[in-house]
Amino acid sequence: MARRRSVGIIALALALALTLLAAATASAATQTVSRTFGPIKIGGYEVKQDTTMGIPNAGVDGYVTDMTVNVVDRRGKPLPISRIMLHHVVFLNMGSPGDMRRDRTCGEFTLWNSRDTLPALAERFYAAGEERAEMHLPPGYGYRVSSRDTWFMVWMLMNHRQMPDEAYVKYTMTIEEQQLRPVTPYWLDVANCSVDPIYNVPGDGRAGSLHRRTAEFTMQESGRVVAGSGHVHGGGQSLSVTQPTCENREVARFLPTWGARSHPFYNVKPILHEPGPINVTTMQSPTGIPVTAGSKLALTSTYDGALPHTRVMGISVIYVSPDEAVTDPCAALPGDISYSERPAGRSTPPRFTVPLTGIDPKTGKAVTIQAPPGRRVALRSGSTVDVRGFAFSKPNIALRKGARLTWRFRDRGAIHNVTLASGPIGFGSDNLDRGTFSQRFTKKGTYRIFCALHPVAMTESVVVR
Ligand SMILES: [Cu+2]
Repeated sequence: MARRRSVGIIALALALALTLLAAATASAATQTVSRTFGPIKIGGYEVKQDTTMGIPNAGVDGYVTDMTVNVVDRRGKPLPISRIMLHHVVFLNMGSPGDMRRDRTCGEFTLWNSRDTLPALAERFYAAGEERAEMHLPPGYGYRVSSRDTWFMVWMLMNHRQMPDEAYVKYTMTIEEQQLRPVTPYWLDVANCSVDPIYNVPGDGRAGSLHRRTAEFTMQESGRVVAGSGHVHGGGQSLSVTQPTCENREVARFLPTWGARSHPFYNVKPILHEPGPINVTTMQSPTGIPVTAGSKLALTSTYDGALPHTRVMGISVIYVSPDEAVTDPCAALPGDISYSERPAGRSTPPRFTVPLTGIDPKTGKAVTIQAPPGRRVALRSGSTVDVRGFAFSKPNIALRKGARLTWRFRDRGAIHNVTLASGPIGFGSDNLDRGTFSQRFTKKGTYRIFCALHPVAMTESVVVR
C-alpha cells in the first residue's frame, strides 16, 4: 500500500510539474527579443556604409511577427539625429543548413563599388530608413527564423557632429515559438539588386509634374500577400503595387508623410542629403492579395518631377503566404486590406534645396557654403576632373551650355560619387573607385555638386553660361 501511495504521490508531483512546465512553455511561446550590433565608429561628419556578415540573429527558433529597428548609444538609448542619423538598414537572412534562403527577386547583388557582385544567397526580409519602417504581420503569420541562421546587415549611418562618434543598431522582434503560417519576403525595388539601389530624378519638369519609374517582378510561388511596407527618399509621392497580369489593377499603395517645417530633419545642421519622410504607411490583409507562380507584380515609384531629387529609392517589401490553392491571380481582392494611420505632418513632399557644406578653417565646424574655396576656371567641353585624395581636382568650374564634363575616379580603394546637391537638373554617378562618369550640361545655371559619401569634404560648383 505504502509503495502504491508513494507512486501515487510521485505521479501527482509529476503531473503538477508537467502542468507547471506547460504553463512555463506557454508563457515563453511569445517573446520579445532585442539584439544589438556595434559599436560602429563614425568619424566627424562622416557618412559610413557597409555590409556586415554574421550580425546577431533572432537567437531562438520560431516566427517573427513584428520587427523594429533604431540606432542607439552604448546604454541602449536612442540617438538623436543631432548626433547620428540612421539613413537606412537592410536585414538579410542566409538561413541555416537544411533551410537555406535565397532572395526571391535577385540572382546576385551588386556591391558598394558598383562593379563586384555576389550571388544573392541571402533573402532581404526587413529594412528601415529615416521613416523607421516597422514589420507587423497579421495574426497567425510569421517569418521563420532559427538560432542557427546567418544574418547580414547592409547599413548607412551619418555623423552630424564634428567629433567622432559611435552607434549601435538595435533591432527588436516579437517571436512566436509555435508554428505559424510562414511568409516569404519579396523585395520590390525599382533599382533592384544593388546594396545601394539608387536612381536620380532630373526634376526639370514643370510645377506639379511627376516622375515615375516602374519595375516588374515574377512571383515564384502561389499565395497571398498579407503585409507590405515602403521606402522613399525626399521628393517621394507614392509607391504603387499593381498586377500587370490583371489589367494592371492596383493592389497596394504606400504613402509617405513629411515632417513639419520645424522637424529636426529640416533643421539639424549639417544637412547632408534631402530629408526623407517621417513615416510611410504599411499594409496588412489577413486574407491576403492573390498571386500565382509566374504571375507578375509591378512597383511604380512616383516622385515630384519639378525639382531634382538625387540618389532616391523606391522600395516595397511585401510578405507572401505561400498557398498552392490560389490559382487565379486576378480573383477579387480581399475586403480586409488596411493601412497604418498617417501621423501628423505634411502629405506632399516639401520643396527643399540641399545646401553645400564646407568646413570652417578656423573652427573645423561644418558651415553652409555657396561654393568651395578657390578660383573658378573656364573649361572646354570634354574636360576632365580628377576625383583623387578625397577631393575634386577642379572645385570651381565655368562651362558653356551643352558642354560635357568627365570625372575620373582615381582613389583606389576609396569609393566616391558625383551627385547634384542643387541646380537645374539632377544627376548622380554610381559609387566608383575607378573608371569615369560623364555629364552634359544642357541647361544654364549653377550646379552645386558633392560626393554623397564625403559631403563635407568633397564639393564642387559648376556654373553653366
Ligand atoms: Cu567621396
